[in-house]
Amino acid sequence: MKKILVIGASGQIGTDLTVELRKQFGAENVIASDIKNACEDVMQGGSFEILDVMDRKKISEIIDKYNITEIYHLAAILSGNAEKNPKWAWDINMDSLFNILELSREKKIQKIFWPSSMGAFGISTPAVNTPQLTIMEPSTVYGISKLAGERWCEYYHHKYGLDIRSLRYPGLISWKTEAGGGTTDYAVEIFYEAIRSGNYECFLSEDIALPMMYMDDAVKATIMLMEAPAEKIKVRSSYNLGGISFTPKEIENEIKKYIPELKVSYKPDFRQAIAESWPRSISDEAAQKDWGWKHEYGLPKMVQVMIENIGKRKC
Ligand code: NAD
Ligand code: AKB
Repeated sequence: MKKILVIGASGQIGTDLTVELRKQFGAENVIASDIKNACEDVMQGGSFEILDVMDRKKISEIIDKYNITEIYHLAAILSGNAEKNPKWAWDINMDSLFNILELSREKKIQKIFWPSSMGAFGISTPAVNTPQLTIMEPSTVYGISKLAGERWCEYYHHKYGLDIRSLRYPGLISWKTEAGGGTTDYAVEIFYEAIRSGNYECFLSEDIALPMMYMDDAVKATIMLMEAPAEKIKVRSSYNLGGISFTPKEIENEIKKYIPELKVSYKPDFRQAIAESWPRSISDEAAQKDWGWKHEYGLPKMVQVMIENIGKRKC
């Protein structure tokens, strides 16, 4: 019997992923956890535990309490927040991963999901259609922690046989929760401000293209990867996930088709340098070939769905 523990379930991905996992595998089989309470959908849809992923003893108790067989470890400090306090972010991103790797080994957890990010790439990486295997010299503490994490995931797979799987997500766009302190957050904030005030000051320049993905595609990719037969998973560091690529100006123009009065100004801050060090677009050929990945949402469809749903947000 599959029993899933989601760590970081109150966050941007955790909220949507927990709801979908419960839909697919049964509410009683998915335990959500975080250091803070989640949205109503997550809190009321099944079991929820307050859990600090730095507390190895408590994780161990929860694994035993629910007979956990799979872990989705989503808790992390994202790129923008990490730059404000690098050592703290490094400790949380790395120590939390080690807690999960070691406990999974000890307790024979069958499958683990841990996300990497396009932030693992750097300025020396080929920026257009970035391949799966390429130069990776990240310049942010977030990117360094993701690249190191990828190497450790592969190491634990080869050395201990741990079935740990990973995706390098691009920037994710969703309406259920606000984004969690990253460089791609502008593409979520712009919708909230378009609805709330009709004005948005973007912290990136209008012409910086970044790879992005609508949350439904990201959740679908995550579950597809986790449900694929082990022999199909050829990449044990982390799979590239491409999605769509657009600039702030392009998303502004698309939103203006629904909200013509929207006013956007551009005032790049420290996150501009982070964005410039990341790919402009990403190739996810390996994911397509190995486990049949294909994204569904383009920019117009994603904007339409965001506009239709953003008013329904409950947290
Ligand atoms: P988020 O910040 O929205 O959510 C992270 C959650 O982790 C939060 O609810 C937070 O309360 C929780 N958390 C933080 N510290 C914790 C701790 N010590 N113990 C338990 N929980 C803790 O982030 P997200 O956007 O949902 O990202 C989830 C994962 O996906 C992260 O690893 C992130 O690096 C990765 N990722 C996200 C994106 C994106 O665009 N959202 C893109 C690439 C990779
Ligand atoms: C961030 O901007 O930090 C995240 C990511 C792309 O990893 N959204």
